[in-house]
Order: sequence, then C-alpha cells, then structure tokens
Amino acid sequence: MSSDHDMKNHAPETMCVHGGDHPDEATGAVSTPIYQVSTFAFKNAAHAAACFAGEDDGYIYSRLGNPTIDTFEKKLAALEGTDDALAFGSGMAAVHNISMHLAHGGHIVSSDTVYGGTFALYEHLLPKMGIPVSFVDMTKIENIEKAIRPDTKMIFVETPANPTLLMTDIAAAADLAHSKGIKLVVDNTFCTPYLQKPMALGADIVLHSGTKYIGGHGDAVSGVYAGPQDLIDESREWRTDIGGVIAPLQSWLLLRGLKTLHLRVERAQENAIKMAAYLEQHPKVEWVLFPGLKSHPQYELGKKQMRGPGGVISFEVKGGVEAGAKLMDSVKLMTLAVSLGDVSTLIEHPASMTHSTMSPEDREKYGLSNGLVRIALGVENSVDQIADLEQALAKV
Ligand code: LCS
Repeated sequence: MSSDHDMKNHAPETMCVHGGDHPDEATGAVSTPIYQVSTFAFKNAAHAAACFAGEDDGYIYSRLGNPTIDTFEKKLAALEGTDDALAFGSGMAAVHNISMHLAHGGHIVSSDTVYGGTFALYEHLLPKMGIPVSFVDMTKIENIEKAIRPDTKMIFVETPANPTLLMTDIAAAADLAHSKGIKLVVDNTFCTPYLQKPMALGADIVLHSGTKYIGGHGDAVSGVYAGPQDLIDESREWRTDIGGVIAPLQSWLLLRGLKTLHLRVERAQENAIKMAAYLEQHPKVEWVLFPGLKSHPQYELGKKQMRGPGGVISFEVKGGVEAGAKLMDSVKLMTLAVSLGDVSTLIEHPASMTHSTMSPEDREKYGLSNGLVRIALGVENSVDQIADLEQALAKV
C-alpha cells in the first residue's frame, strides 16, 4: 500500500487493516517498526534550529513526536474520518489534556454517568484548577441546554455511558453546542470507530481509552483523541507541556490492535446480543440494559447513531448486591476484573470497583444502582460464555 493511496472510499473493515497505514518510509518494513527512542540526531545546528522553529518537520524528541506514535495517530484519525490525533499514556491523560485545552478558564457540561475516573477528575480535581463541571442527564438534550452557562466552553458526552449504557443524541448535542460556540467532545470508547462515527455526527473531538477495544488484548494502557488539524495542532502544545504522551511500544500494540478491530468488535457484539437475550429471559435476573434490546429505553436512538449495540451489558440479579457478588465469585471462564474491550470476557461490579469514586448519594442520583453488574463480552464461543453464567446463576 503506497502512502498516498486514497483510503476515503474504502469499507470500514478495509480501513481497519489499511487506513492511515503504510510501509515504513525509511526501511520499507510492512509492519511499522517500534522506534524505541527518546531523542533524534540532527544533521547539523541549522537543521536543529529549523526543527525547533517548525520550518523542518524532522523529529526532535519523543515527547514531541515519534514515528511509531505518529503512525498510530494517523491511523486512528483515518478510522474516525478526521485529520489527525494525539495519543496519551492513558485514557485519563487524554480526558485531562482535552479538558485543559478546550475548557481552561471556563466551565464543562458532562454526562452524569461517565467512567468513574472521569467522574473523579471532573468532580474533584478540575474544579480545584478553576474549571467547574456540571453533570446532567444527557438522555434529554434540553437538560444540556439548561446547564449551559455564559462561560461554558466544552460539552463532554460519553455514549453509551459507562456503565448504564444510556445514550446521548450526538447530532442534537453537536447542533446545540455549535449554536452557542461550545466544543463537543465525545468519548467513543464503548463503540470504537467501527460502530459509531461521532465526527460525522458533528463532534469536534472524538476520544478513546485505547486500553479497551483499540488495543483489545488487555496489555496496553493508553488514550487517544482525534479531530480537525487546527484543534489537534493547538492541543499538541498542551500535550507537549503537560507531558502525558504515549510510549512507542504502546503505540505499536494499538496499531496492531486496530488491524483486527472489526473482527473483534463484531464477535464481541454477536456474543453480547446472545448473552443479553439469555439474561433477559432468566428468572433470576431483575433487569438488563443493552442497546440491542428492544426493552432499552433508547433502542431507536442506538439504531440511528450506532452500527450495532456493542459488546457491554449491564444487568442486576434478583437479590441485589449480595446476589451479584455471589455471581461474580462463581464464574469460571469469565474473569472478575475491571476494563472492557478485551479478547477475554470480563465481569465487574461498578459500585464497588470502577465507579467507587462516586459517593453512594451520587450513584443514586445519577441512576447507577448498587446491584448493577457489568459484563464486557470477549471473543470466546458464546455457548461457553452462556454456560459459565448459567452455572454461576445456579449458585445464586
Ligand atoms: N473513558 C471510558 C469510557 C472508560 O471506560 C475509561 C476507563 C476511560 C475513559 C479511562 O481510560 P484509561 O485511563 O483507563 O485508559 N474505563 C475503565 C473501566 O470501565 N474499567 O477499568 C477502566
């Protein structure tokens, strides 16, 4: 594949394999090499000065840019259908960087259910740095409008939200944001660019915890966001000075992960559809929330803006927290662990794990019940996954 091949008209599966990617320019290596290097030699003092002045695009130092990192960023941007991206040492570093860049000196309106780390950053730390955050139920766009203040600079949407799987109408949120001169950031971690394209729906920035489906193998903590060139260029200065850049090895793992993103997401999703149907009819299950079930209150919105419902299910076993704990202690094939988007199926209890940063009062206020159990389906055979839950439910 030549580097100037126009990928824009290719199908999503082809984009996962080839989009934004090309043989290494220096060596012709087909798999991007891991440029495991911190600093780059200049040809002479004039070349060094030109690189620092931005007159030459030569590499300087890996916090500022590195060929393996750049290739991952270009590939992710191509998959999201935008110009460029910036990658970070974790998803939280990405959320921090974009929030500092877009909302410094102003206010953020955020989804009320977000990953617990994002909630902690927004509830506790950003206000200390002079960036207040309002949390609203974004299933209704009018709630966002009511929360907007004269100093609001950024709207942060996580859809589907972790772990309630409630959704926000991205196109409507973008129209509202832009009518007020506000930037819209969408956390697309649960869907990946394979299932949802926030940029095409009007978002200004699309963000991921790369730790999840993008890497996909549970071995690389990372984050990334993509957007138009002018915003990413501005944001790069924030990353350079705050310093949360991704490492070359992590970038390489993510590049490799992206090449099979479509296969893994399709299989996890197929497995989730089967598991959700199984759970919904089980007499010991109180309720199930999954964007692919007609019983989901926003089933139609999911169909409108997502190519499929994804691979994560939330549900509650009759008997609440104790019954959920017994279930998690009884699984054999599934792993009791946080994270999601892994090839292995992971099961966890948000109230005591990923969302323990929220007070019990906040969890109740924002609709995150104490008995909620989250399963992130992996790519195993669904017969084995369901058999594992069947034997665990029998012990509850
Ligand atoms: N955004 C979403 C939607 C997430 O689910 C997470 C992590 C992050 C951002 C932060 O990314 P990180 O810094 O961990 O790469 N979610 C996790 C979860 O549900 N279990 O463990 C981590």
